[in-house]
Amino acid sequence: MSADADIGTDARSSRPGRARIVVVGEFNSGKTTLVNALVGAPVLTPSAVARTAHPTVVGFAPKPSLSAETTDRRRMPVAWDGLDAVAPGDIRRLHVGVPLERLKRLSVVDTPGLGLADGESDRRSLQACRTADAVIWCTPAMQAWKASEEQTWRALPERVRARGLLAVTFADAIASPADMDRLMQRLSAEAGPYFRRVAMASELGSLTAGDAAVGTA
Ligand SMILES: Nc1nc2c(ncn2[C@@H]2O[C@H](COP(=O)(O)OP(=O)(O)OP(=O)(O)O)[C@@H](O)[C@H]2O)c(=O)[nH]1
Ligand SMILES: [Mg+2]
Repeated sequence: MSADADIGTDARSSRPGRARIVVVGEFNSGKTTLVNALVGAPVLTPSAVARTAHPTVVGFAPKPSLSAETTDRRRMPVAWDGLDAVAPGDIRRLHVGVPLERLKRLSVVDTPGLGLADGESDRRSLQACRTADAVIWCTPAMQAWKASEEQTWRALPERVRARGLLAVTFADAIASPADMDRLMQRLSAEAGPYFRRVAMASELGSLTAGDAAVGTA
């Protein structure tokens, strides 16, 4: 992936009054878990085995709903157990609608892991970042901010990185408060220059639409 990757134009203004947060990172870094925290409900299924396959937009709907947006931008309703009916390569995004008050002001996007060989998957995730007010990169505490993460993040377009927040996931893997302090100091020094803010995922999980929209997060 290069800084020239096609993510289209900035379309944030197309959702007046609603903020969008996109969660990115490498595989198994706790992205789906953080999306659920941001949504405030266990809407998606985190898994160490089953990977998130498509960018998945979680937003408000009066009734629970699921639809697939195809590469030619059509939306088709899908049954909860009927995703297999759509060819995976034809899916640009999934849209999950949930009747939660918080989602009237905030939509949250889960993405497949970035930075592996699948350029098409990375491109679709980047397209989701294009309409984001905040882009959260998840880094697992056990091996936080590896060289591969820095490389992938720094290859993203500047206008995506300008809205970047670094979330430390798997906080329960940190043995002691002293280890936590050391980790945060290292991350501030090594990753801080590339993000608006470095914080534990538990802090970012309670971001409000206002935080994301005005860029004070
Ligand atoms: N102990 C612990 N487990 C976690 C934490 N966050 C996520 N997990 C577990 O780690 C596994 C992967 O979490 P996900 O949230 O699915 O990670 P992901 O980045 O969405 O994974 P992919 O979609 O495969 O890239 C799941 O089994 C989660 O339950 C955490 O903070 N602590
Ligand atoms: Mg996932």
